[in-house]
Amino acid sequence: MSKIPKRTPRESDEARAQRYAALDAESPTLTPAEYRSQSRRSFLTGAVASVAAFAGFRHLQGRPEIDNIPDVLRKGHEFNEAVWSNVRGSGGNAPTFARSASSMIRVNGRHGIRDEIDLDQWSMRVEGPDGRTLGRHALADVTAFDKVEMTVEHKCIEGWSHVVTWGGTRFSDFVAPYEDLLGELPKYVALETPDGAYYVGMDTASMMHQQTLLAYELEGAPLEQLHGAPLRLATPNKYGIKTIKRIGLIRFSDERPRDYWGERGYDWYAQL
Ligand SMILES: Nc1nc2c(c(=O)[nH]1)N[C@H]1C(S)=C(S)[C@@H](COP(=O)(O)O)O[C@H]1N2
Ligand SMILES: [Mo]
Repeated sequence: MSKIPKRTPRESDEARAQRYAALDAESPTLTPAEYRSQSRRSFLTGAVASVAAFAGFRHLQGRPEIDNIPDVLRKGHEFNEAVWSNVRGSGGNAPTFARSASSMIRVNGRHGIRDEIDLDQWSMRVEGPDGRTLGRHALADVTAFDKVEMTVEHKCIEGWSHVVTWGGTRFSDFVAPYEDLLGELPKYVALETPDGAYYVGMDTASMMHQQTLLAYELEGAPLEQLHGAPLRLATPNKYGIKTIKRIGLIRFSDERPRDYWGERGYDWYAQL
């Protein structure tokens, strides 16, 4: 791949902050507390839970197992997505390894994370397809869910791979309240670093895979800055280019989002 990367015009930090403030002002934003109460509504089947709510819960939790037909096929997603769904999206997982087989991974790729950030100041914004802010989250909103640990192979398009252990929250757990909010999630999810310098486009089906984590731990310890602190994506079903470090924005999108390496000649899906 010998393409010269195009320079993307970049918004100044100030302009971006102003744009976000304007978006926040015009749209209702879930506070972390509101978000957590939504999460509880979605995930706890208390005494008052109706049969319908319980069915909804089962639907969210058991999607891959119930009948082994992934939603993406039922809902008539595009051929491309259906093809890889047959490989892994239908509940099939990428191989996992013994915890003892994993070790610390090298730092690779620093787009959007060159400067250290104040982790206490970090927050992650969630945006709807219309560009409005739906929620803003502290790390505690993510760690509130069950922690999943997985020891999997991380494969880089540069040709190396490394067995590594991630700890984090299933993206599917985290977005359940947004699924309720939006009715059905749009087909795509865009993820960006806080400065917008690195950005990844994902199909929603891949995001909902049980091995797709919002990861906050690597090898049993909180992520270091150059590995994407405080929160990054981890999935063994895609090449490493998709595992964006330091997520600042998650946007649901009806259109296929732009993708840093996709724009530079790599396959947009980068499916393994
Ligand atoms: N923000 C950001 N995330 C990124 C990259 C990057 O340059 N910037 N590089 C990607 C690539 S190519 C790989 S292989 C992995 C490497 O993750 P690591 O540094 O934790 O090993 O991060 C991915 N996520
Ligand atoms: Mo990579």
